[in-house]
Amino acid sequence: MDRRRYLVTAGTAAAVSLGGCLGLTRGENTDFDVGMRPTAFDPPTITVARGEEVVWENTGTRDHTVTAYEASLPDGAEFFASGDYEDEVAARDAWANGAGGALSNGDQFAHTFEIPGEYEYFCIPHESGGMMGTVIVEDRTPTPPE
Ligand SMILES: [Cu+2]
Repeated sequence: MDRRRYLVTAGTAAAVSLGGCLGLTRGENTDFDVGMRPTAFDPPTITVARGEEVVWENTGTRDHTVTAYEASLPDGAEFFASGDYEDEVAARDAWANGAGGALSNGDQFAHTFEIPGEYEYFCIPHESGGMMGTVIVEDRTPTPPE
């Protein structure tokens, strides 16, 4: 096995399983929090506690991105985008130049939200189709799993 590829895969698995320990409110599929339909995030709004991780998964067949609206970020909050670009302009440029940041079917993206507030985000190729979502981060400690 190619050692580098193995490490990348192992790192992804660790990040995803960590999310499972934080007691997020999840649907029937316990592997992610927000899925993606052809032009919509599902659910479009998710509420978590400060310090919780949100995991997105492309549950559809089209490529999508998860890209924060930089102007919407609460003061001091970290920008987030699939592809880990440093800001919204970089993420849009990367998409325009070779679909950078694309999540294909089954791909996941995760971000941990440390600052309370409302975070608006979107999918670059389907922004004009209204593919947007909101993460609401409440200033409370995570609820333990039942
Ligand atoms: Cu999309």
